[in-house]
Amino acid sequence: MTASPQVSAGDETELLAAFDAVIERHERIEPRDWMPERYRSTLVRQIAQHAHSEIIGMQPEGNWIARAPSLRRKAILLAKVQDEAGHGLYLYSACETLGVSRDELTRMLIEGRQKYSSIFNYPTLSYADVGTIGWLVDGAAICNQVPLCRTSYGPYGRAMIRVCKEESFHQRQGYELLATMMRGTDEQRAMVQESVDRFWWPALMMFGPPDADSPNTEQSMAWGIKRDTNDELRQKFVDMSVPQAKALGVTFPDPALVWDEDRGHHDFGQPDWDEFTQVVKGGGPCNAQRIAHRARAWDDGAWVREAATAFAQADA
Ligand code: FAQ
Repeated sequence: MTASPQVSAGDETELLAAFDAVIERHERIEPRDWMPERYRSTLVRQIAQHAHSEIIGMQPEGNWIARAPSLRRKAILLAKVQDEAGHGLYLYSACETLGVSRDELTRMLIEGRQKYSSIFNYPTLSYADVGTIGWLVDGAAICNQVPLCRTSYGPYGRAMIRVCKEESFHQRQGYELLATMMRGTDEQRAMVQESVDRFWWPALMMFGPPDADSPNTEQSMAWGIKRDTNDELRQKFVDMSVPQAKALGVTFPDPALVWDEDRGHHDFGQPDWDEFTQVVKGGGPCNAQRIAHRARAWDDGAWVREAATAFAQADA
């Protein structure tokens, strides 16, 4: 990581005032602008975690490419998984503008010093999971990421615009897949319901811990990095998903899920937060497998990186 240029205390007060004024006006901080070190490290943490999620997130669905039930489904799934790789690349590039290289970020992921989304530590046990991931996981991702298009750091917000457009296609393809299965046999309908039952709670965990237990939300909101709290986005996702589930003909595994007329929102139960902590700490069903796979792919690609570097130097 590169260090920020040295500035005197007096300069720093002025720089901080200018930074605060940009945030106050809801304008953008750009890579060459001065920024407080904690703003920079918070962005590196969040953007890197987001980039790692996109790359690790290729694995659960990638598991089904060779077993897709038709050529059409295979082509769609291939394109979707490839899009996630693209999202990872935009996000690593955004992170590099903060003075940290992609090599360092990947090392931090593999060594367990940076996180990725808990959701990708759950297995994909049936083909319906491809549809459920598209509908609920990409759906949750959109809910979380549309506000990030207005995040205060320019390169992150601009990357999010394209990511969100693609995620919205992903969500629709997932919904279409499930709708097709729901028009099929009883066995297919049962497969969809079983998949939704497994993914509902982990999808709610994607928004992070409840606000009262979220150490980063307050400061990230004050800096305009996050535009909504974890609980606000979770509520939005539940409200958005309930009518979609009804149209699809599936239910969510939550007896507490009910429309609250007074609030104008759905009430719902809490995910198992102990399970969330376990998964984030590395103890989920697939954590070890996901990181081992990523480490193997990184090692296998070493010759490509070396060849590309040698080629670039020879060309210079
Ligand atoms: N998993 O204080 P907060 C996708 C950590 S979408 C793991 O609330 P913050 C698309 C958090 O890092 C998925 N860890 O933290 C796709 C912090 O630990 P730290 C990726 C989690 O940052 C679809 C601690 O808990 N999306 O990939 C999780 O203010 C299909 C305390 O939490 C993004 O990353 C979790 N679920 O809020 C791809 C969106 N939640 O870092 C393939 C951008 C929290 O201090 C297929 N990120 N933690 O050690 C964000 O919006 C935020 O970072 C939150 C967390 C909302 C995730």
